[in-house]
Amino acid sequence: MSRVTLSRYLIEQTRSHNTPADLRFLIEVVARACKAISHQVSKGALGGVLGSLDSENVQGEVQKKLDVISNEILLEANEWGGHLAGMASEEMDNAYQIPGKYPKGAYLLVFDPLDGSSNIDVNVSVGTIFSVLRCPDEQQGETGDLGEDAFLQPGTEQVCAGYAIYGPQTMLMLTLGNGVKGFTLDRELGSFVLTHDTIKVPESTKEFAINMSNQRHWEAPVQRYVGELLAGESGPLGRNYNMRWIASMVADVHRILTRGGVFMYPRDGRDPAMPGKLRLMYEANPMAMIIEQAGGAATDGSQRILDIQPTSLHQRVPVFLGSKEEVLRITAYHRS
Ligand code: AHM
Ligand code: MG
Repeated sequence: MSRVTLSRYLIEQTRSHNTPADLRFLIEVVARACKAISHQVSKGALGGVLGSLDSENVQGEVQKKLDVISNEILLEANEWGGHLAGMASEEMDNAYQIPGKYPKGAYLLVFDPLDGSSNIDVNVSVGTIFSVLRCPDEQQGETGDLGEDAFLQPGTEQVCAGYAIYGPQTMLMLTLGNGVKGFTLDRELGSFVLTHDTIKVPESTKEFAINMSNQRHWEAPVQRYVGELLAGESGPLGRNYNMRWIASMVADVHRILTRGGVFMYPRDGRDPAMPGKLRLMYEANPMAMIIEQAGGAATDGSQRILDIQPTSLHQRVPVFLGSKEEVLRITAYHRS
């Protein structure tokens, strides 16, 4: 049987679901950039790419060399093709303007170039998360700078979301709004090949993921819920749960897509100005779309993540996502 590469899958999507050619091109370019990032990540100490820089990003986090390299790979790959009106990234304070010498297009690309950077130096899986939005008509083709407000659209408006995971295998997980497909990088072929055709998050689970070291800072609903999970068989949920925390959202979400589970990064009391750690536009929204498309659920404790109206590019939100039964339970605890 012939293998279905990402390119072939996208062409079939154009035929069966009218995926526009420029969106197809955009995804191909992002995938190519992810291959280049995967290559850089895999060099490790041999490529001199590990370690930190002296700089900080807009969130005050120290940038790793690979954060900056990955950001540049994505910008350079995507700026010239004529399919984008602008880009935004975890690593840049403001929206990235397409240089005047290149044509502009209809889409916006938002990304976290290398999520889980704290894991790079210890050789644990990291990844690239991305989200594609349509540029509002009135801002397309405008001369002058594209404003931040063009990006501030709820996650329901995403036309595509995905992530690449750089682990024992490099994989690209993708949704165009009709299910989730998983592609594995065939390094001999140089292509992503469709290996996971039907991805479904089981409705119930016995596995949870949370950074337990923050327990003393959590709000009451999360204390209650995790307390019940830890109580196991003798508690109100009547069964034992297992815990995993990789501290790389891509790796934790990938496990959940593979075998179910619930992932939580709640708001906590450490910094009242910070409603959670994860960013809405390039972490929570793309992951929420992928999880929903695989039959799971994603909320911020009170509402569906995809319904949140963003107010700024680097906005943070609490995140609860994964197997439906558990996400609905913790959401109900927030409401009661
Ligand atoms: P980053 O984008 O700076 O890498 O931060 C996001 C990461 C997520 O991948 C992960 O779920 C979380 O931060 C881990 O946080 P913690 O260090 O509290 O365990
Ligand atoms: Mg991140």
